[in-house]
Amino acid sequence: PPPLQRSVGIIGAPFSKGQVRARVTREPDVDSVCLGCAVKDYGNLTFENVALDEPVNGSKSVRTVGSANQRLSEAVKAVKRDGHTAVILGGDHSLAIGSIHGHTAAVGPVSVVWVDAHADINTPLTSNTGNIHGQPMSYLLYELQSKLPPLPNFSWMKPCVSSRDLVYIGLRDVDPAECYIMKLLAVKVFSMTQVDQLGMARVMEETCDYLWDRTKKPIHLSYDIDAIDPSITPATGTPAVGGLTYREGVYITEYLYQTGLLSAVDMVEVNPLRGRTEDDVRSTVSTAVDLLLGCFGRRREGNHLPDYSLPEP
Ligand code: EXY
Ligand code: MN
Ligand code: MN
Repeated sequence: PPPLQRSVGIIGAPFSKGQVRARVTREPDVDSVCLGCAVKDYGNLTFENVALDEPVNGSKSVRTVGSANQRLSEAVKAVKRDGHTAVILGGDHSLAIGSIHGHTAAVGPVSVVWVDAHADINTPLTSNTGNIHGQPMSYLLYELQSKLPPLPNFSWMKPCVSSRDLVYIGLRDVDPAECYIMKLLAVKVFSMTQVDQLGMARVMEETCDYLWDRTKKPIHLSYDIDAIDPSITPATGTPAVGGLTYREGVYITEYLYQTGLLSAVDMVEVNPLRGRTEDDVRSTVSTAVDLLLGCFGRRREGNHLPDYSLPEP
């Protein structure tokens, strides 16, 4: 595979109103994110807190989440139009709404690989918590459009993903209504059970076979750090035991890199305030950085620049 040749555009999206805890913010140090490829830092987006943002159908901060995602969608669209692979550093997972919307607005249909302990596919009407970070996939899918109530500050947004173009990896904490929705739409799921059964190498092969059955499309990787086992990445808001190992987590990124189709990556739910110790935070953040490096060509067998040559004596 060609080593490390693409350019990356990084957007910070320190957005946390899709859940109830304090800040889930941009943490990984941008400069460490890419070795040997050009990095353009688009800086951190700023978001307004909409006043009087009362719950809508039980969902919290709908207006704030809606306007933040509109802004993020525009930012991702701009990064893609500039020709970069987009990296979106969250922030909670509600930002996948704007991120995937902006991505498709710039490049057309995409394949979505959603790596998460959770399916995040509740509609506002099935959610038990009212947290929008548990809902983004339902906003994005064409097939669920008729199940969504109108939401304030979301009129800019149109569904843009077909359920046929979505694969989940790592699921282990899924609500009954989410389970029903995934069956109804026949969504491709590699839960932790399938990861145990098949091993990650086969999961990734089957993921790509499935997504490429029709045509190869650009890939949007939405990586929730809580997919990884909380023994490794504890600093996150909704940890779930029995997760991916560090190696399985990194393998996903290495595999998707070598497809040459990785076009945007969300890294979300890293929350330093949720770590109990400094080591908790360090381990969570450094794992997130390693996952991003895997996305951009870092290989465990080592890397060298394409024009490297041995020094002559
Ligand atoms: N399914 C639960 C809910 O809808 O609130 C939990 C969602 C957790 C979402 C985290 C980010 O992945
Ligand atoms: Mn998530
Ligand atoms: Mn999650």
